[in-house]
Amino acid sequence: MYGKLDRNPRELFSRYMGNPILEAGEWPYVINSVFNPGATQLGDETVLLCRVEDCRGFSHLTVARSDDGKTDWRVDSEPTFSRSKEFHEEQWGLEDPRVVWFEPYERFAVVYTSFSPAGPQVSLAFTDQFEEFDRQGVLLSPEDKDASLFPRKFDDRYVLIHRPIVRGEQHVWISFSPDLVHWGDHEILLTRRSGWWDDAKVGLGPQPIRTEEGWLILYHGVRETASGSLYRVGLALLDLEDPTKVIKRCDPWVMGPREDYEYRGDVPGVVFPTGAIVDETKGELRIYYGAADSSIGLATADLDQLLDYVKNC
Ligand code: BMA
Repeated sequence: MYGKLDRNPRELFSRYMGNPILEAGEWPYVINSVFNPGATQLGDETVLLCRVEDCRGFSHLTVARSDDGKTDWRVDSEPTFSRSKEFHEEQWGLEDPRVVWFEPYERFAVVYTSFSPAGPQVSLAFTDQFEEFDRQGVLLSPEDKDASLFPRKFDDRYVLIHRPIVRGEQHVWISFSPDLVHWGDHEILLTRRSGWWDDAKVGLGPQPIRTEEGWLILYHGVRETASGSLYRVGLALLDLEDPTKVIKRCDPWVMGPREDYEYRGDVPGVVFPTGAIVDETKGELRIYYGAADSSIGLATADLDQLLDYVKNC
């Protein structure tokens, strides 16, 4: 048993013993690295839409499927969703997708970073089976990253969490739209905190996770150090009916780079979760994260314990 307030937050998540679960060496074609995947459940399969960096330095997205979400990954033999010449904003590649089952359309919505020479932007595509993707184009102007739709509408409006750069500041914002084209009522949701572990910038992690207590938000917070950036994970809880209302935001980070594979890679000192799946039968939250921008790790948490922790922090 653990005390609600004295539990070490860094024990809330357990890393999977078989980490990293996906690496460049086991990819069916030659790549530099695989990291930052979107994650969802499709029937009996866990689907990861992985960011893959090719050996020119551009990213595309490739699907990996597994029956238990942990082992025996079946990776598409070629890129599943890559940049299209017709879409100027994708000229420098596609990165960091977040996936939700989008109730209004009964399709999966993928919001990803489309990297244009003018800067990163957030783009939307719909898919049914993760084979074909219907592009909807760019949602907001650059620079913007780390975005996800909510799976449902609120008062007949679509809602997006994203991370624009405004006056050099990198906070998490929330925006609203009647049609997925025109966006407004922009508000800051979570700020970076001067002097804290999330001092330099913050950005959404995985898609918002619906729980009985509210929308559970995992976000990354960055501190600049003498040896580079440290990317760690924090928690917040948003009101179920009004996601502009932050019910809780925890002070400490709950997961940070620790293992060798989180420190050894193209960008050392990075854990960057972008996908989450709730296993309702086990009451378990699985998060999929990029480790050092070089591989994919899996960590799990007991959802009730996690929510208890957030409510009491
Ligand atoms: C962020 C994003 C992520 C990346 C992280 C660490 O700005 O570009 O894709 O994983 O930096 O390098």
